[in-house]
Amino acid sequence: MAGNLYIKADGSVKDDILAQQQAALAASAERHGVDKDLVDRLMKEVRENGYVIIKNLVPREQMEAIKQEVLPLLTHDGRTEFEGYKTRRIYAVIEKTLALNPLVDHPLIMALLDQLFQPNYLLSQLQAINVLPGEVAQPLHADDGFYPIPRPRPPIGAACIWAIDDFTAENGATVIIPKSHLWGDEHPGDGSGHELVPAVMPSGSCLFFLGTAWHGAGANKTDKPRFAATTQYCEPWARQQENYSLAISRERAKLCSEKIQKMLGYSMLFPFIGFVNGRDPIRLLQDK
Ligand SMILES: O=C(O)CCC(=O)C(=O)O
Repeated sequence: MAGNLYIKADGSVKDDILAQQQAALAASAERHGVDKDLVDRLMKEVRENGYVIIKNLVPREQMEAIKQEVLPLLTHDGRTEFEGYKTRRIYAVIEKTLALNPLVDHPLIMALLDQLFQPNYLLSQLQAINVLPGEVAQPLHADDGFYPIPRPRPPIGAACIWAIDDFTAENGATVIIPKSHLWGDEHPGDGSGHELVPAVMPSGSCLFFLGTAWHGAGANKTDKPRFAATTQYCEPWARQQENYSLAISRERAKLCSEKIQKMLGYSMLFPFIGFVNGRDPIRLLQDK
């Protein structure tokens, strides 16, 4: 491509563009209205362990309101061992309800993702997940393991599991293997012989982890369901898991915040990824 405004001949980003990106990163916490020291502390833990549990990020009452709206939409049991035969999920959530949107673009999560990924990172998938009584432990997995790029490597994705109900070690709290984000080709099997940390946390809290970290939903040994939501993100140059250009209509996207619109795909990684007719696709949602 001739006359590239952003990339030098050796493939590196031009200095003024780099300076702009670095300034934007430095101002990220302030832009999202969150405490920079908190972001730095959480990121230190994420880089060390592959995850962090952030307690009481959303009021319990707000989670209860989300539950009232979203739970009736989960009507089908899972179809595979991975989905869980005693687990209910919904996909294409934004087409059905906007109730999870405040979790999708939560300012603290946006500030963390700014530290990990290139500008205009994307929403990769959004689900509500209800783990029913008697469900067995989900197979352990790393969320960005389907990108065929050898490990160890930086994460291509990151995710939150939001506790809508309280998460306990008995009711299926997500389990995660500390430092597994640093692994190469190792596979933990069923987890035997590994440290499996249950993300025990009250309603309104969130487990934030890298796409390279091995984890899975725990077994639900109680007589009550464990309700959660997951918001998953990826680099803006990677393909999203959910095909939002087909799953979410433009009318629904127009009802979302500009940040969510961009994360659905109405954005570009400048200069050449994601354009429509040679221009930023956010224009498709703006009234002419
Ligand atoms: O529900 C959970 O605790 C984890 C779910 C999960 O990791 C997944 O389905 O990818």
